[in-house]
Amino acid sequence: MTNQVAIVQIRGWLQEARRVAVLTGAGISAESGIPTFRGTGGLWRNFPAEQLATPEAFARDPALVWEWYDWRRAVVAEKSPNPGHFALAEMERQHPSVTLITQNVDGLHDLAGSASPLKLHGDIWQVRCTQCDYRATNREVPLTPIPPRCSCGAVLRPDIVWFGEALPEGVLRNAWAAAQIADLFLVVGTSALVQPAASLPRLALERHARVVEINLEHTPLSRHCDISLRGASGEILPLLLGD
Ligand code: BV8
Ligand code: ZN
Repeated sequence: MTNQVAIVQIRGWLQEARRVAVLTGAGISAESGIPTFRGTGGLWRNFPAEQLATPEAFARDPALVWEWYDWRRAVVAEKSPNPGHFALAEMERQHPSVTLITQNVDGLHDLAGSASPLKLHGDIWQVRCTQCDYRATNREVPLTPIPPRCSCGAVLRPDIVWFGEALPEGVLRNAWAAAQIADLFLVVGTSALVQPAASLPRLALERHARVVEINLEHTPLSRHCDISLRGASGEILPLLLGD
């Protein structure tokens, strides 16, 4: 099936669908210039993300982990949403029921106008205290000092879900519920490796929803999808919108 035929098919499914769920990963932000996790630009000082984005790494060396986030915050602060983010925000406006679920922490869906993305892995602009219940938005770039401290004296951490940590309960419950009732599930720019996010499209498949993947590459999900489109999300997503 050529991409053109597939796009016409997906537009038809979008018009028919009563409830749409969308899961995005780092790939949707790649065209905004934000390196993906497992792509070539995904490393930082030769550290793989899995080695830094853990509570153990933070306990061992909070300054090093904060230097990584400070670098990523500085990168994200200069980037803008791309046509893929804007197309999903427009899809939310055009279609009566779209639930946007994202693994990304860069906040670009919010900037593109998406109403209330379900942020499975948190938000790079949120910090929280490791001791008390202080939690706040912090957009300081660069951060000083590193590591930042709470007024209670304890070290602050990024309000982000690290490997080995549970996802925010309410967000995950809402994402699960959206996957269960969707009759069309779009999976955009994710390697479909990280759990439990990667289980959401599987759940939709089990419920016989139509599942469409948009990715530059083949993923473990590709062969299970009704359509797996090879291409850039910034080019494809705008083509799915109604006139
Ligand atoms: C948990 C925050 C339990 C950090 C992130 C063994 C088997 C199965 C599971 C596990 C296992 N060992 C450990 C686990 C669990 C683990 C996991 O899944 N590990 C994986 C690596 C195997 N999961 C966890 O630890 C989760 N927690 O399980 O807790 C628990 C339960 C109860 C109580 C206590 C504990 C927590 C996972 C969350 C980790 N945090 N992010 C930060 O961002 O700083 S995950 C991180 O990976 C990012 O959020 C990222 O979004 C996410 C997924 O990556 P992708 O978004 O898919 O990005 P990637 O680079 O991989 O892929 C990009 C894709 O885009 C590619 O396919 C590429 O082709 C495509 N692309 C590129 N450009 C474009 C494009 N597509 C379209 N257009 C383009 N232009
Ligand atoms: Zn505190």
